[in-house]
Amino acid sequence: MDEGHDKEDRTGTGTKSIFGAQMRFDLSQGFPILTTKKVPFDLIKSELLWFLRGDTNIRFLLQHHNHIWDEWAFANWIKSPDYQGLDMTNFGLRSQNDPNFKEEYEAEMAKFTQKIVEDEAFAQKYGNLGDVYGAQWRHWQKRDGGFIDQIAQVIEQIKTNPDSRRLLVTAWNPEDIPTSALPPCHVLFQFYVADRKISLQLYQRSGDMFLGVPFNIASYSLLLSLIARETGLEVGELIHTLGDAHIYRNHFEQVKELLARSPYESPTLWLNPAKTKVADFTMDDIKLRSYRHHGTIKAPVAV
Ligand code: DHF
Ligand code: TMP
Repeated sequence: MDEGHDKEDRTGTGTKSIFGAQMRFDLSQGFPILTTKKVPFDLIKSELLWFLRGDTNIRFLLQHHNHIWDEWAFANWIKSPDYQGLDMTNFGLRSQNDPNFKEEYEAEMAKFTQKIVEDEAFAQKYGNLGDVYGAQWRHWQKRDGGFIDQIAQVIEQIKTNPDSRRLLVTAWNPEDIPTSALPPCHVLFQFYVADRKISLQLYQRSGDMFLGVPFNIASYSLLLSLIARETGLEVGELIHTLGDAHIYRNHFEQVKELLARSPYESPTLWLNPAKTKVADFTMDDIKLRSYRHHGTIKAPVAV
């Protein structure tokens, strides 16, 4: 907020932004999740399990009461010929400025998500976000037919060739960008193994510092912990590298409130000791121990 450039952005909200920033977290010192506000870890778990299933349909998220991707499926729905409701053009900004519209929008959104849960055919058609993370991680489409499972391949390489400098997973597939609901923000990650410890560096092209980034830090820390479990290594560091790191103008007050709070000690991560494979973990196999935090701070998400 002090040093960033004033920048307009795609959503029309406007930001303060810097280019190039890096944070490092030593996971042996506790699990990196903000304590200065409540970060809903259940949503992070179900989102990561959704990616790892190779799923790109919000139906699974809704079945887990996770609404963090609703707006991007809804944006496709209201543009479709099947949508006959009120005009929802530009719903993100309008619902912030117009209380009447906000009510109409919330009613339309509730109908939409209910239909996704209840009607499988509808969900097939309108719950899908396109080739987002799950698709690129687990079934990257090859040009000569067939798929690449990047997660399975990288786990195999970590086990058999831990000194490799090619332990990468990429979500950025230029061919799919035009049909994706939101081009990937966390674009690429790389593993590094030394002294029996595994580290992960993430490159995130665009980071919403108040809303998305606290999720991303916890999510990749969890992913690293799961991969460490399957490969029999200790957890090392999460290195989080950001391209455009921004604070939306309508988050400034929330950020000030957050910064005025004193952090608590970090929680620790509990993973069910009976599970050894990433693919076998379910919601109940993953828990935070001693997560003490300050209260929720609400902030509008820019669509
Ligand atoms: N767009 C923008 N502008 N910022 C994002 O962070 C973002 N993140 C996306 C998709 N598009 C995005 C996916 N991840 C929330 C957190 C992460 C996320 C999307 C949304 C969010 O709204 N978090 C709220 C709690 C939400 C809830 O409880 O349902 C928070 O206070 O952390
Ligand atoms: P953009 O595609 O114009 O960069 O907009 C994406 C916005 O979403 C941007 O504010 C970054 C934010 N974002 C995160 O911070 N983390 C995420 O995981 C996702 C999906 C989005």
